[in-house]
Amino acid sequence: MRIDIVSIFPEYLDALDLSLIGKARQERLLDVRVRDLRDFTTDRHRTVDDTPYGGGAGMVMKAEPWAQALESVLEDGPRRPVLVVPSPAGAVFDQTMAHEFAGLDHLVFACGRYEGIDERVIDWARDSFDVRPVSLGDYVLNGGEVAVLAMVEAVGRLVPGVVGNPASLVEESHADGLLEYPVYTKPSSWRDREVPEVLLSGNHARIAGWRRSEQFRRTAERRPDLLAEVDAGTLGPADLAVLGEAGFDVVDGVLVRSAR
Ligand code: JAH
Repeated sequence: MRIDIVSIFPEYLDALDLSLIGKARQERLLDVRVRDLRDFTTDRHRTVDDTPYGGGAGMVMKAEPWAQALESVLEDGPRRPVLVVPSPAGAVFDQTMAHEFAGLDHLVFACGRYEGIDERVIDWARDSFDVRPVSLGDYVLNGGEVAVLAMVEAVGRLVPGVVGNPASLVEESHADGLLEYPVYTKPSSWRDREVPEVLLSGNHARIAGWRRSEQFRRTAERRPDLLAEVDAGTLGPADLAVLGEAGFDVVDGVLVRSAR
């Protein structure tokens, strides 16, 4: 998979040389290329920003350096890449989107700074890219670079061969729409705190049942919004019991917060 990243702070992306993603790049599973937006300016000061039309605080990224940078990305590489533009005004990135992006031949990330990029660039880019404004959640960063680090890690690890043991991809958080169960390792007793007895029992059916209950308990407590997506028809008596304790009931085939 080919990934291009355009930024005025290319050093921010040096973290992609490390760990799992760095190894995948060495192994040529991921072809990540970082470009400096200022290399596509033509003035002495390498200017990338200017004041906003209509007034207001802050600066806006100028259109022409972006057009030059994105045209250079199109010069070599697969046709009609997806252009991801990190923005608090984007659609929220999730594991489903990560899987979708992991199936692509060519992903391009445009890291904005300041108050964002001149909107005409986003419209112009639709001629040659599938443009996707994407948010990581409802908070504001100083620019898109940190969001791109998160997305490249989430997407890259789903590319076949990048994660050594593919079983660890299906078992983990969000694979089944629920939060992960709690995990423990040795010693079994630590500072007067014990590992739950069931995990030492060697009874694999009991362990699987306990873990599933813990997933429902945690999800109800921390992310009740996720339970709306659970198909109530797939729930067994043990699931319904733990969800009942956590304040959820099935009404007309959907999970709802219990009355009172
Ligand atoms: C801020 C350009 N939802 C995470 C996120 C993503 C991008 C930005 N902020 C937050 C951002 C300023 C300029 C992008």
